[in-house]
Amino acid sequence: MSILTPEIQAELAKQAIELPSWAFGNSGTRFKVFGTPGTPRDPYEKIADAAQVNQYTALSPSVALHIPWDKVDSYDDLRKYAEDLGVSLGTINSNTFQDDDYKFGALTHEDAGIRRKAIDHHLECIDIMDQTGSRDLKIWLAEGSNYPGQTDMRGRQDRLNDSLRTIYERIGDDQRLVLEYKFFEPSFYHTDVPDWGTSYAQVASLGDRAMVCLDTGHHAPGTNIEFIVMQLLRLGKLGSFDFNSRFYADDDLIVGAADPFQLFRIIVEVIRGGGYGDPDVAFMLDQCHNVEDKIPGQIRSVLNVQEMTARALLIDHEALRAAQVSGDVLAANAIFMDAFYTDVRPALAEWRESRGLPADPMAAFAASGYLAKIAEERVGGVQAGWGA
Ligand code: PSV
Ligand code: MN
Ligand code: MN
Repeated sequence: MSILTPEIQAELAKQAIELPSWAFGNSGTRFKVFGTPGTPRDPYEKIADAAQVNQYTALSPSVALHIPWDKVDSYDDLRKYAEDLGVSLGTINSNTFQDDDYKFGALTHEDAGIRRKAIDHHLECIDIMDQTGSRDLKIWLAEGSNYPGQTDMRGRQDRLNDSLRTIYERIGDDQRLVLEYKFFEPSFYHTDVPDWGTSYAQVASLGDRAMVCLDTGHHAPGTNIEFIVMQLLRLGKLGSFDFNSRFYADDDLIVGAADPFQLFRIIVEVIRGGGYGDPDVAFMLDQCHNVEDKIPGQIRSVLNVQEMTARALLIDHEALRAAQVSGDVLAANAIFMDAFYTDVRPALAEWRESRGLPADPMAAFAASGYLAKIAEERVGGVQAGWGA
């Protein structure tokens, strides 16, 4: 009898992790972008690569787009192309960080004309969402300042709220605005949306369809991220995750690579808070693969999330609760750790096979020859947008 009970298998079968189109492009640091043979040359090829991840794992049925990086002539056509490959188009990410006009801010800028330009970009993103059938508009803002006194932080917060309200007013009934926070970078003194509290305050003032996006890489070292997850779920405002892992800052490495235990703890709180399998709490990756192959990097990532989810589902909640209530600190911790230390990989491999999937998706993809094929067919792949 598998350690993955039928109930656990049913939960695992619900898992859906959205992939970022930019994970398939070349990316790097400000020092160097290393090209990978076969890198997609356009959004169609990014989607074809993303569909491979889903084909081998059945874990990633949708792909997030970034505008203008993924601008195409016909989103209808792109949507049909994706659907033919078994995936849908997901979150639309706006971009207000690569335009000279936004040097001193976009949605917060002192100049109403520049604010209008940034708002219009978001309205264009919503038009695209209408065509792609996307639900979520994700906003990450690269706005802030480098020096004390450089700017009026309070005024910026007020302008941000006005700008977000104008954008929110155009969001459809079935659509959402998710606002991501990040504690620093590219600004180093202050950031306009630095933490979950600011994001929460901004979206709470807009309405029900405005939520917080939690990117796991966007916190100071030592932050108890699962506490934030718990609190946002408690407040009904956790809209989505951008999963990745970090050793230092916003490293955008493979989720679960740096700290699998943290990923486990986060997923435990998602389950505890009723957010697991709830479409309102979207799981997404936000990663870049600078030195490793991109498609296997994404396969590894979704498998890591699946693995930590399976472990989290193993927790004996009744026993845990009893230990908590009786004040048995060590027993409670042992129950928690027992689940974390359980190796679920053989049981997951068996379960995958029972569903017609490869037991080892990494090996199956490697054996498919897809990477060699695209390396031969595609010449001159593009950068993800980073490091350009
Ligand atoms: C920049 O920090 C960032 O990584 C944010 O996390 C966004 O989600 C992503 O870029 C794409 O815009
Ligand atoms: Mn992110
Ligand atoms: Mn980031």
